[in-house]
Amino acid sequence: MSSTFTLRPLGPSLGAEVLDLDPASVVLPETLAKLEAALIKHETLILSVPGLRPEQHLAIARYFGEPEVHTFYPNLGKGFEQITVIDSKQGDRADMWHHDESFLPSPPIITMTHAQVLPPCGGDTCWISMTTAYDGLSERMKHYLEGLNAWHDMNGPMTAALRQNVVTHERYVDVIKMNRRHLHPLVIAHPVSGRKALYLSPTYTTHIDGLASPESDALLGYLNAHCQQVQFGFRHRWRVGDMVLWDNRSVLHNAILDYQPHQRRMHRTSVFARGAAHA
Ligand SMILES: O=C(O)CCC(=O)C(=O)O
Repeated sequence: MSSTFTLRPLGPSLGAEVLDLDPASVVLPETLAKLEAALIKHETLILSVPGLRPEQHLAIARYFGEPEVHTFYPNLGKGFEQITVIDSKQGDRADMWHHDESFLPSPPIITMTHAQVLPPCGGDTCWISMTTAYDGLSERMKHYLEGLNAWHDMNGPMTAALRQNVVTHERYVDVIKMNRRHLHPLVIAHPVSGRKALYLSPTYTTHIDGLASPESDALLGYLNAHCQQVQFGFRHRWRVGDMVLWDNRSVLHNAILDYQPHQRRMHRTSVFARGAAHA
């Protein structure tokens, strides 16, 4: 079995498709090491692995880190609690720009999502390269952002989820009691590539520590608009069996909700850095 594949970049800022991959080789450590290097470089990778079994999905996840049991989405269960199910028929949705669970002290580093059921059209996911968005700032703005920290809070989005009937009231109360919020630097250095990236998410980031509210609102408004320029983004039209891996340290993402009443069902796992204090 060969661990070789070729890469086709899909966007100048981020995104690459993995071609000529033997799907059976995807769980080999030598294949995964090459995929990891490609992921760090391209930030989002598309693989075609139809028929990938849950144990193979988990084996891929375990290569990259410690698979998490997601804070609020349901999962496959029966030994596969780390495989989250995002099913539009259950009301699940993720149509907002976010870094995964950035309200945790050490958020997941990589997420991998495998398409199970797709609508006839629509249901694309978009990603933004936060490294390229950072590079696109003026030197003066980069200098100003250095040393600033922003709060990431889960409670606002959970309240929105309750209002949209995405979570039950019991689940909402349980999650709110967890009081998930954390202060993160507004600019981070990627631990492997060393590239600087903006770290803010329109969904979870509430305010910048130490600034007056109008200052914080204006700066976050500007940065959110800056990041969401089309040249920093990449959009994927899913095929059943696609697995997309993204580097949560350097991208934002948003799953477009434009396909109702059709079903869209994904299996997804995110992983923590090994040994990280994420609770
Ligand atoms: O369903 C998708 O395409 C992405 C869902 C999402 O935002 C997530 O898994 O964090």
